[in-house]
Amino acid sequence: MEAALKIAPGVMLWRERLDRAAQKALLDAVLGAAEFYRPVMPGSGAPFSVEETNFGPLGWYSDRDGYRYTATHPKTGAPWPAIPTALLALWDATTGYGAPPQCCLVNLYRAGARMGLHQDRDEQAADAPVLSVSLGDDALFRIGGATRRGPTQSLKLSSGDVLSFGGPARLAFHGIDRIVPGTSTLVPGGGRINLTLRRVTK
Ligand code: MD6
Ligand code: FE
Repeated sequence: MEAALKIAPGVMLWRERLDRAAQKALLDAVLGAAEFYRPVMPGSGAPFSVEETNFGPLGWYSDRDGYRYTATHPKTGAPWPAIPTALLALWDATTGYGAPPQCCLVNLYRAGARMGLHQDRDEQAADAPVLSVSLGDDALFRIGGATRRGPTQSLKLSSGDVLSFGGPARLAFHGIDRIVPGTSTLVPGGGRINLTLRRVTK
């Protein structure tokens, strides 16, 4: 395993933290447990270009009424499946935070999908970092500061990479400009899956 790279204050990157076998095991957990749906934007109802699902006691969800955390799947009404133990272990090993994550948001990017610049700010536990795992095709991740304007830097995220965002970067704007199709064979049908782990309540 390579040492963590310090990208900016509060932003750490572990390249290829997960080997191919660990990536495949997580992919199987996602594809076996999770029914994806396409969220829509608050207000406008415009569909996201990513599809999403969740693991954990609280799932992040967006519809016309706003962003929020819910205990159940919006389509099936079933509780979200438990967060895979490999991800709980990764959270402990990389964040050192004293409580487990409550949400694992799963984002699926097929060719052409992206995610606009945003802040992760729907959580009360602002002292906890956010931990993100990339699987499948490369993505161009953009990260800036705590205001929407201002300088940003671009970072390539590849399969197995793990990124943590905390402290002074916890409210940094960030997004996915695009994925680079055909750069990985991991995801059947092609594309990228991102797993974002968060502590929600204090
Ligand atoms: C993605 N990631 O990588 C989207 N948020 O597809 C995020 O929105 C994100 O990677 C907070 C912290 C790390 C992240
Ligand atoms: Fe985010």
